[in-house]
Amino acid sequence: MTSLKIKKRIQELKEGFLRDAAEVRDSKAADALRIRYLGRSGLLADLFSLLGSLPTAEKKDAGRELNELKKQFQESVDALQARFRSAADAACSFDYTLPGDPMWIGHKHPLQIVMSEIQACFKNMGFSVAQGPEMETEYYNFEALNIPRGHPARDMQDTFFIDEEKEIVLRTHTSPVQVHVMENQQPPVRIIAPGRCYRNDTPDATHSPVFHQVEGLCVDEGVAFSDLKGVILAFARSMFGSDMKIRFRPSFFPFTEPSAEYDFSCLICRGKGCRVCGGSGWVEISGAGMVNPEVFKYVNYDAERYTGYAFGMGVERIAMLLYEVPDIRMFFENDIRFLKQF
Ligand code: FA5
Repeated sequence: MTSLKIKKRIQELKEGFLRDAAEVRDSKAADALRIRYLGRSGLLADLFSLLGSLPTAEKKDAGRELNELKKQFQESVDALQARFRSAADAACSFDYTLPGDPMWIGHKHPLQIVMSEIQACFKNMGFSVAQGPEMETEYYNFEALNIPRGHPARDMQDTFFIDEEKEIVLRTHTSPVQVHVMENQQPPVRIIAPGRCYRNDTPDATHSPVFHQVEGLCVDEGVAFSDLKGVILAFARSMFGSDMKIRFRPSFFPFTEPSAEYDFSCLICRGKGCRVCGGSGWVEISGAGMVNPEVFKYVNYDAERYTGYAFGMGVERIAMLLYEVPDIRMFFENDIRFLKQF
């Protein structure tokens, strides 16, 4: 072996080490690098073993150079191992006794909570729950409820049309569920129908274009207006406590005769005046009345034998009173600070 050849081998070893060191990504790879170059049978040891074949004068220089290289390799490997050790130490230094970040668990929307409470209340009084579609034909939304085409009562509920030709609308109230139920069941009937309704109403503190109603229908022999009043009073007191007052006012709906609207006393201002009750001390909750015999004709019920009452109450209005919410729009804005309170 000539000194020239050993110099070339030393240069190649240096370049090889730099290349391999650049690929090291973890402490396991740093260890492998050390073994490959500095190990007892490593590449440096190979070169050291060649020293003996050099002429004595050149042996000293080559030996010094190899020792220098060994020192450099060792420093590089030490630096790499130190780097990976400190990263591992940092990962291990996490304090597991620290309290965790709070995780917010989702829960029911306030309107869902109120709907569930309303349903529980009426179930306790012997009502079962019926459902109907949110898209209705005009027949179910109006006609079978004794609101013929051109009747001014159609304008009382500003309607969203899905398809005017096919006469499909978004239901403006839950009353069409009455018709579906009566078409499929003979009396006695005692149901509530909770659900979403849609009207082209201008939003304000008490009106929303999307809102919820709970329809109620009771048909049997001998059902009277006093039964309606008794059920509504029992409901109001069970939801709000024995202080709650209710009042019935005469009204008009083509599908009930006689018709009424009933209000609950305003628990937000207790009569002093607020935006929800408009200063009157009363909040309009629902339309109601005795089922018009004309409606019975559409579903083939014997109007001589059966009578019934019906009501359709606004769920948002009840939720506003219950939780003292001053504006209906707060239920639909999805502000997490508001929703987290329930
Ligand atoms: C009706 O919808 C009738 N179907 C109720 C009915 C059923 C009468 C059965 C007789 C027999 P009205 O349009 O008044 O009636 O609405 C009933 C209730 O829904 C109102 O008292 C109010 O509480 C609520 N409501 C109506 N429109 C809106 C709206 N845009 N936003 C929020 N709540 C509303």
